[in-house]
Amino acid sequence: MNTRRDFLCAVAGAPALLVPCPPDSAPSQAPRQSTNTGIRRNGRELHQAVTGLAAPRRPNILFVISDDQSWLHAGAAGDRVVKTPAFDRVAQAGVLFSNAISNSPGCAPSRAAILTGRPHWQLEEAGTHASYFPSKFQVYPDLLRAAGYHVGLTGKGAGPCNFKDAGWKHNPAGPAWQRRRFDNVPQGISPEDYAGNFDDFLKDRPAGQPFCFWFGSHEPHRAYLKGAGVKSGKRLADVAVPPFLPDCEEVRGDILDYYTEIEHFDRQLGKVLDRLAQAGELENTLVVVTADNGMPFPRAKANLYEYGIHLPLAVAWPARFKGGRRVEDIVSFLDFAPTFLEAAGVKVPEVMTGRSLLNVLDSSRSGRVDAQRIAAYSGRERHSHARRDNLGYPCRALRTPEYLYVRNFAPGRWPAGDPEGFHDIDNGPSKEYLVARRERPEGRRFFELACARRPGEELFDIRKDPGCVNNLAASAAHAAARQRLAAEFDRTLTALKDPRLLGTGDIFESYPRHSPMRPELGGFAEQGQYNPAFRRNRE
Ligand SMILES: [Ca+2]
Repeated sequence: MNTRRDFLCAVAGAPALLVPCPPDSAPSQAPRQSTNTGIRRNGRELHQAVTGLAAPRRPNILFVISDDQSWLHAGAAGDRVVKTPAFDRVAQAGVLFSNAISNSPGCAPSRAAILTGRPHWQLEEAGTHASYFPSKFQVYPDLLRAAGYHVGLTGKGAGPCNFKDAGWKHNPAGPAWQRRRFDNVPQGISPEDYAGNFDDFLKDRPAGQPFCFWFGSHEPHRAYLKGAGVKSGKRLADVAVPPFLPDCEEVRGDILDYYTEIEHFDRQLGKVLDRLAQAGELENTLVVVTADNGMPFPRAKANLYEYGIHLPLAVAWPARFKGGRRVEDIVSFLDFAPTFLEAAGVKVPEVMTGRSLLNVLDSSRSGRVDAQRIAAYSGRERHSHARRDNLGYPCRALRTPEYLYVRNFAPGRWPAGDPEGFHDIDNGPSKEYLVARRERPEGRRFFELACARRPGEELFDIRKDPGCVNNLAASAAHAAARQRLAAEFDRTLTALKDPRLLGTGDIFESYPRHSPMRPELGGFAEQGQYNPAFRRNRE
């Protein structure tokens, strides 16, 4: 199969957008050289052969991020129910990363970490959900703009966060192109026409400039149109229910509805790829497709377990590296910003602790490529307003190829939020089912997995237990592994100046929440205000 050729040509079913493709024996079979310079030259020559135009020296950068999608839920990742031909097209033309770990299981801190290349616990207010995004933190789109890139976004950029009052002229992910909207979309789907907006962005690009574009889908974030999955022809019986959710019709239907939103996102991605192909730009565009956090279900999103932090990731840049590969190296979401900057020839600021992925991408290998990529960290502070006094649920995790080690810094708090509402779980049929059956045999175990208090340490063997339901932290058989991981965790997070390791972590409880508050939870509930009880730690 000539995967590269498939990527550069529009997908089947969209004939109006097809671009001419060279015969199979033409440049897509060109030999590759091992040095970056040589490969870039080959890419430009190939582009010239296909389009008759000289390609830009630096690549375009297209960052595509869905909202709440776990790693397993894509065709290329092995799911047979959800259909994601556009994601699969990128994975086939490039690299499918099977161990991509976000820095946080919630929208705002995850996106802030991507943009800054820094862990969310270094980002002050931006490390919590719906607070300020301080303008002192440098983001990769601004560095690329300063280097001559045309920069923009459509859909959801950084956020939810208050960036305007923090001094930004526009979203930290870039100025928005958002004029085009669909007249009719199903309930729960954003009317934003992402591909149409991308067209406008390309039309507004000054001649000869490379671009940096952020396509942030609002899907598959809740709410969903109930029954949309079954109505689209999917079968409840075909759903693979994760082991932390009850296997029942309500949950199966909820997962199918989630799938229909992934498919909407994927169709828009397909259109964007077709636009690029049509413009002759796909060859020299570094395309990254991922998500910000996992599926919006109990014990998934907003949780430091696999379904919360382990996300889909496909990366392609046909002019530069060989496709059709699956790489098992652990990728941290802090690695994206350094990758984009290195690809553009921009110096990576020392404060960005991620590592550019170009060495892995340039390798022609699959499986384990870079022996040093064996760990990623994730964490969370406050997500929704879910506890008395607007407290968060501070925890961090170390993910290795074998284990997930979690430390919960406040085990006396409720992980999904106070029992008044368990508001750290997005409302929907799966949550309703669990909470309504919390005292009944069919619901109790799953309710406790999602909502009951957790011990200070958790350890999961993710090779045997990717659902993260069997905590091995007290297991004698895993004691040596737990000790080794705990020591590594302490050493690394201390070096990365995590306030939770330095004894100043309560500062996170002081940061304002700009989204609506829930006074019924009690205590401090002033929207947009710092909590004075915790502000004393502020520098
Ligand atoms: Ca999200």
